[in-house]
Amino acid sequence: MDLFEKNTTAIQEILPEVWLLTNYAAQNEPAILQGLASVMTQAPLRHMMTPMGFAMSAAMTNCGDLGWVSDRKGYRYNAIDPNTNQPWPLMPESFMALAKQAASAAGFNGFLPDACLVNQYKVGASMGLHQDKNEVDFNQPIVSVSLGLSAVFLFGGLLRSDKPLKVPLAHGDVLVWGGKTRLNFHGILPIKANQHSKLNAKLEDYFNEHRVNLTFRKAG
Ligand code: MD6
Ligand code: FE
Repeated sequence: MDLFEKNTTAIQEILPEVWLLTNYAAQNEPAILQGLASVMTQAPLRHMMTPMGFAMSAAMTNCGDLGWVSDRKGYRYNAIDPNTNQPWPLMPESFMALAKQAASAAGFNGFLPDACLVNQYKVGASMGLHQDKNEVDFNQPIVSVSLGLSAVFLFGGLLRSDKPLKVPLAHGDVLVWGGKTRLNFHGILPIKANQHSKLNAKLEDYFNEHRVNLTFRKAG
């Protein structure tokens, strides 16, 4: 077996309680991409406003019982999509299965996400260092799935000033973290034009121009 083959799945603990599952989403790629298309149709992507009044550079939507929203009033989870006034789309079964399996593979058994945030980045879009702290139970891990264009994920410490580790993430990679790193600062460097390796012809053009990140959380 060629260990350096692109399609190989590998599981590495890159920092204490931070797991990189390389190419882990490949096993169920068609169902994941189909689920994503359905979610984006029901709850269209939009650029949310930060509390400071700036539009975020990543476009977002959600699926699951709770969706992460940002506006002039702050960051929070909401059961209703403020743009459609409808509940967020159901979390596709393929999303739920992937998130549960990835969490278990990283040693977090019993993870049952109720929120999936979808982030779409075009070339040049980024996400500044932040902590995820709008969830109720910080004992629950986070599962993050990368699709499309590659990105450099910054994994910092508990202080904004801690120098972050740069983690390259490619199409199909899954990052799982929790425990003592659950509140660490993290972000995404501006996305560069690049080519992901392989994909479903119908969606290929879209994923040559975008990175999509699915972040699964137990929010409520
Ligand atoms: C992103 N992700 O990868 C941004 N937060 O596009 C996040 O901010 C994030 O991936 C918490 C856990 C996993 C993440
Ligand atoms: Fe985050």
